[in-house]
Amino acid sequence: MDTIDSLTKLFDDACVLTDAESLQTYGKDWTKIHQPNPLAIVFPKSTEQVQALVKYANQESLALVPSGGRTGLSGGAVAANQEIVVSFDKMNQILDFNSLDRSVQCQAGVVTQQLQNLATENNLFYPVDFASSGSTQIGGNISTNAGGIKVVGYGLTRNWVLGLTVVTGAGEILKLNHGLVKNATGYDLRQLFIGAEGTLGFVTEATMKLARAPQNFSVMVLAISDIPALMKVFDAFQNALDLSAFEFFSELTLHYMHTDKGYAKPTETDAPFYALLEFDNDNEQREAKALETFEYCMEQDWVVDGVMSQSIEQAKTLWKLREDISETIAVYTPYKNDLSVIISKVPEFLKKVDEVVANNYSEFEVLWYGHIGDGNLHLNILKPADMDAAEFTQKCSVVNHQVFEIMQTLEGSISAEHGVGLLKRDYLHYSRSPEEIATMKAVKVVFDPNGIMNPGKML
Ligand code: S2G
Ligand code: ZN
Repeated sequence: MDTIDSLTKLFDDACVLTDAESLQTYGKDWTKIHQPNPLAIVFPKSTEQVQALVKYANQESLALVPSGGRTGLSGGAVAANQEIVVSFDKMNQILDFNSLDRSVQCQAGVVTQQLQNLATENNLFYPVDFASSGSTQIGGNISTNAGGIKVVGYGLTRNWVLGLTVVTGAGEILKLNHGLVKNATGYDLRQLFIGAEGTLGFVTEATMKLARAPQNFSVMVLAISDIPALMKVFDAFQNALDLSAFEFFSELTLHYMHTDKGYAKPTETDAPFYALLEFDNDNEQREAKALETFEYCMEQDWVVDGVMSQSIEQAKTLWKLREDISETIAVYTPYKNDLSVIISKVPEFLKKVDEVVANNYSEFEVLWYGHIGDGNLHLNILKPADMDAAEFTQKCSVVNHQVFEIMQTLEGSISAEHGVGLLKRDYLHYSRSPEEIATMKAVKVVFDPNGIMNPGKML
């Protein structure tokens, strides 16, 4: 029996797609570099169906690629070599909510915003947030340990996973941690699957933790003279308030938001860099503290101008300056790097990388923005309209090695939050030692002995 016939036995035929449009749609993520070429797309409805598929794939040596919202930026969900794409679109149910545990049991295909909305309805808060939360799925967020814009205040996805049900690449169903807050009974295997990019098995269900909802919050946008000043401003504000976010963007980035989106500039005075910070503002003391800190930073000439939201609406408007950057500049097919160093090394890192970029890309426009409060900066080089995409990618990748050598000397990460996937796989050694890479490969063999899980990704 051929593979497609076998798959339609495992799944009712509405859950096996092989038409050209579906193969194109489900065989890619947000990277536009690899030509999608999957064998078929399947839509499991249960953990047991996923297990049956994995057992079959092991027998037939078929490669399986997990697929969630397909918003990845490193090619982690690309199927370019006749793999079977396993989409969780039909495993999108919220199974349980418990207000005392502050926990939600989700199937992997639950959209992040679905979880955020359920939390809000119960006056709680799911704090991992990013611009694509309307299309990303919890399974994908877990598999990439998604970060986003609130890491300063709430950490990454990893901090909010109370339990996982996984199907390993060997076809075993593991129910990990059962939602327990404490569980000192050996290796916490859940942590291996968080950030594994689907290379160890499938996440089919997750128990996610919720936070107390912030009663009120304010946003400030500060015009800043230079990066060393920006880090001093971060330190002043993190010591004065409970920050939930501390983001930044460069003047050129703001220029695009102003000219392409028509967003109003946040301050009268222009400056080379802007900080966007958010803090819980549920009493007058906090507001007074924020203004006092702002005045102090102005006196130190670190800040040249600034604005503070006076309403939730205004806070959301200010956030759009940061949250809408990625979508706004997508039209320029930017070459992206997602880099991180420990926070105190940001000025040195940015100075060194900026020099390399300026020397090599004098003809390109370079945008800097990101989660500077986490030490995570996004470097985006815009493709000149008249330049061929392949030539542009080739020119940009030449500089990768120089940038990543700087990261290596600073013990930074060549991929802070977007994952390794296909795009960063060949640079992994700049951030992971040979011994670490060998150990990761040994761990993969334990969970995926026949190498059917997302082959070619990460390792
Ligand atoms: C961000 C979104 C993806 C990108 O805006 O923080 O992680 O780099 C990014 O455009
Ligand atoms: Zn980001």
